[in-house]
Amino acid sequence: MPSPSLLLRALHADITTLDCDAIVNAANSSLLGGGGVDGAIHRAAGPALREACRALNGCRTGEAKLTPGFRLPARYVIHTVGPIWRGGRQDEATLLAACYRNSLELARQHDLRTLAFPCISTGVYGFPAHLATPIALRTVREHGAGFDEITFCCFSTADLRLYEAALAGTK
Ligand code: AR6
Repeated sequence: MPSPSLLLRALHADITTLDCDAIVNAANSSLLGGGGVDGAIHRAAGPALREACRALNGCRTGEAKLTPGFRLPARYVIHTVGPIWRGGRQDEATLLAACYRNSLELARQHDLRTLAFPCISTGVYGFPAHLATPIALRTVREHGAGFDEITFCCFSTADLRLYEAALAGTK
């Protein structure tokens, strides 16, 4: 069970502006950058992030890898690769939960206490946001012991509403 002090919050923000121990990147398996939140993180962190990512030799779906944050306010970036939505029968839910769980595990190994997650897989990868939100929240509640604050960083007001409802227990 999470520690009683764990604070979960939903925020409407650009994740690249958040000053926390680590922000999570919704990357692709090459880890060499892309669009969406991945592109924004690489632009804000600067070219050194791409070099650090190149040395990691990619990342499998559901797994997570760590780099410094370089020019970002966040000290570290945890890169995870969400599943591409293929209708829901290809283990997408399990793989999405693994992204959150493995990101938390990696953060814990590095003594990181404050984290921010984007809405992994719900952009280009097409995972329906109303299905992804409860998976994200449940996994973080189950595996968030020991963290001080975990932020669900929403880029749209629609996502913010989903998280606020889920956090309030009404969805
Ligand atoms: N801050 C926070 N959230 C953001 C930001 C931002 N600056 N920009 C976008 N989002 P996506 P995916 C939200 O497509 O679905 C990339 O090309 C966005 O509104 O970034 O996991 C990778 O390289 C959505 O809610 O990631 C992969 O190829 C969420 O971030 C692929 O896209 C995720 O959308 C990964 O697709």
